[in-house]
Amino acid sequence: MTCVMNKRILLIILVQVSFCVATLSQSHPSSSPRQQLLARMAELQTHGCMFGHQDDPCYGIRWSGITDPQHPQPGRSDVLESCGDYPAIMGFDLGGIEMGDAKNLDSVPFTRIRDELIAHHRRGGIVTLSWHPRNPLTGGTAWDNTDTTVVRSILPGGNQHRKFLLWMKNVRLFLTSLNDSAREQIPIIFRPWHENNGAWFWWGSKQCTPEEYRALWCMLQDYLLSEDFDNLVWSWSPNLGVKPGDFDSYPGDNRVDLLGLDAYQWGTEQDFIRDLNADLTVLSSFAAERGKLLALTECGLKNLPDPTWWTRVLKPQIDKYPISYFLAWRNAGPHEYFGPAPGEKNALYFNEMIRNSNVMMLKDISKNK
Ligand code: BMA
Repeated sequence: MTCVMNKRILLIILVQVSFCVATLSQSHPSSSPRQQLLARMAELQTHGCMFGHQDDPCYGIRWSGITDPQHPQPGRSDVLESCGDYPAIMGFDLGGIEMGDAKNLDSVPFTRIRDELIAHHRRGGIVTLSWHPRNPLTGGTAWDNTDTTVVRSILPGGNQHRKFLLWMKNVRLFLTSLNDSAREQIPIIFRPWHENNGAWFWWGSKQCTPEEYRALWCMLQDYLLSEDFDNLVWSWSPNLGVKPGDFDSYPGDNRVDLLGLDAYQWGTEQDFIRDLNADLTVLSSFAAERGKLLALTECGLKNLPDPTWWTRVLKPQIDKYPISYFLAWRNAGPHEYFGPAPGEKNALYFNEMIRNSNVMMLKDISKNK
């Protein structure tokens, strides 16, 4: 019964996603990289749910390819060394690109991000970019959230608008530099201004009004989009704990391709399961009604104190919803990791999850480019 229901829901979503792709294509007559990626993701979802990992080829729990330029350790990946395959999706972060920094906020050189992103695209994988920009008013980090006028100050007419135009220019320069060998633009799932319903970033819901947030989204989107550049699948990602009012910040059906949820288990397993199901129930119908894709754009249990989390806690919830992918956050080191790593007990359960379910790694999607 559940299976039949799931198939029906999936079919409805596929029809709607194809309709959406077709509708949007009218404004861009030839099929853009964005439309191609959307169509590919919709097709892939008929086969399973992709696994993703942040900063996967840059460092792991017990190695780093970014601290010593003499030892970039190309090709390494905790996920690969845990299960024999790369993740289907690799995520990277642009925080710092706005200032023209050479490295991002987690010390990954932007040249490395470009190389790894292109390499993953060439392997047949999919890439996603998030952005933790500094606070343009104070010069602090993305988490410098005490001032409630930051968003207003960078919108047109604001006293920081000119500065922010330069920041967006740096983002655009980087994004437009992402070509594969045939100089074809690489499609990217782009996930700016995430977790607005939290109050930890300067673009959070306690830091700006929904109107200001939507204006912020539109300003960046309109700045980046052009006749020649329609490469970004736009992901709007609230954080776990979605309330009805959070949708006041939804930028609009013509401005979002993918509904994402950032969902970590910080508290008890019971609370996480309850909250995750509550949010995915709401977001999956919101996405289905609009023909949008749905994903867990960030997820994890920090340091996996429960190694069975993949198979026992997370996957059974994912299975109830039409989810395109789930992306575990970065393996920053022994003090902070969310993905599997060789020698870690959770890698056994991670392997069990990908062997015995519809979870798709790189090899499962690379034939379908
Ligand atoms: C957070 C932490 C930080 C990191 C940030 C951006 O969740 O992992 O250490 O700087 O993400 O990657």
